[in-house]
Amino acid sequence: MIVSCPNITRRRFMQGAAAAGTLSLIPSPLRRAFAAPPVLRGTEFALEIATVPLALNGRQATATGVNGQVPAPILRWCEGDTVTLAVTNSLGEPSSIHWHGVRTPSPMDGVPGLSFSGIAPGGTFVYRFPVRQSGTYWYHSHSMFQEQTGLYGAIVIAPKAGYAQAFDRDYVVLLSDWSFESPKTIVSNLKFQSDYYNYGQRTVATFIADAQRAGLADTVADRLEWGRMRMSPTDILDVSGATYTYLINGQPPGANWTALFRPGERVRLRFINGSAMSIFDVRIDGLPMTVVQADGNDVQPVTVDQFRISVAETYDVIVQPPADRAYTIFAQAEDRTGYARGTLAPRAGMAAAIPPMDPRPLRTMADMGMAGMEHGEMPGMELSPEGKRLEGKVGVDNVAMMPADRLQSAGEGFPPGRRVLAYADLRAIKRGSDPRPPTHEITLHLTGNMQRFIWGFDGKKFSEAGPIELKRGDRVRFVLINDTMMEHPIHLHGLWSELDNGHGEFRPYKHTINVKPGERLSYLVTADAPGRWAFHCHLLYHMETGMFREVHVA
Ligand SMILES: [Cu+2]
Repeated sequence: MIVSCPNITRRRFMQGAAAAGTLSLIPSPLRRAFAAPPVLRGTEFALEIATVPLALNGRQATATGVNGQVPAPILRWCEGDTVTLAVTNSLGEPSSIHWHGVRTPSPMDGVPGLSFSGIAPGGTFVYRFPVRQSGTYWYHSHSMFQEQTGLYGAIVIAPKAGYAQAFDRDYVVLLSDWSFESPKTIVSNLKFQSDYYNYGQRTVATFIADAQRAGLADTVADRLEWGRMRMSPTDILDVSGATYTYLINGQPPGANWTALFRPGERVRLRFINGSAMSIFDVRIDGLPMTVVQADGNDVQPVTVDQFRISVAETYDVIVQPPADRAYTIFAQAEDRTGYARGTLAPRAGMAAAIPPMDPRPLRTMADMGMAGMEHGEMPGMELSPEGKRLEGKVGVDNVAMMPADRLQSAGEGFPPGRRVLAYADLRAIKRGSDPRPPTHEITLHLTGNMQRFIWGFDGKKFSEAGPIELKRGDRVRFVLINDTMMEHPIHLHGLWSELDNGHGEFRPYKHTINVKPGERLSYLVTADAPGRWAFHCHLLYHMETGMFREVHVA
């Protein structure tokens, strides 16, 4: 259950003793239902990547797993150890494993073509690196679409100095999206029609309803404006519940993955979004959640009713269920086309009501960075707000004319009255390790061509752009401006991204930063690790269609 690192103090370890005792009393046939996926501990690991038969909702499929498991086993490490992971590829194609958010030397980072040459079919690559951090992370394939077909798992690293917050139990809650369609089919469907999976298109009926509410002229103008941008306000996620089944720890909603507690205990839930394309809004009705960690780093505790978790992010929350009853862990896809569901319960087999989904969010003109614009005044397509030409061959749909600071907002689609986590709420519990101000800025526009389903930075695909060059020791401000109407969780490998969210030296350290439509945000980076690092949108099909760069630290 909790930590068993020799370097964890006795006092901290005792917090886990009661929970471990409870688990051992559970009859073994039941145990797997809420112990899955299995846990591997220690410093030496043998991991085998192979196809795995998967049964989900009565259908059979072939997935990509590790040691026969989807999700892959939970790896429990101890801060201060050196871990060795021998990864054997038993697939018929090249593979790889990337340790997401873990600061390894560049050759151990697991990105084929940048860190190493990948793991050939039948080959074994031995990863070995010191563990110099703690927290909740995850690992996944960085080869083709294997992440979509199951190659992802949790990493939990116990802190050497003990936990900042006490808790009695500790569970990984790994969210993911599964499709019975092959990833290649999904990509070709999106290339054929970018709203292929979007069944929420506004229709004649919604036009009439909008016209009655907002007036005919405004409604026509609104439709014309969206039409000119070749976009739809119902495009929230590119791939939806039309093809996805949403999973918690590999379990579909009906299987009801369950975490046990005794009333009054403090339960730490380690949420990881291991999806390919799905952003989730998470809540547990009747149970406030205290967020204590983001992307593996402790934050000042903040209590909320709901949080949005973008692809590849992690949030640790502590809940304290007071009553002898079940609570539903409810993770709606942002576009409300489906949900993942699990249960917190004092005994196995219990369930609570599944709440209705919240109303579907709609993109607004503010999401386009267009708030305040006159109708009909679409900007020239090539000019960014700084007047810099976007000279890519990709072509971009749109440029945010008035990109805004949106860190105070959790985004769209939350009913009033709910406390929802915003990025501005994240405040590190300790000062950042590099007090130097940045010496220069790197500004990048997040761009896209929806019609052709091509994504990039500054209108360029990866294949058209050179690396971003940094010198070792540089202190740099990255500025991201989202010119698209989709969110993009931007992940920088190897270096921390210190989100500049108003907390000065206490800015939170993140590995993945979700940039909302029309948003301009920035973060500081210390280039303290040499090598070739991947820098990309973590939406799998955005990365694969061009939203990827190399950051080179020389
Ligand atoms: Cu993206």
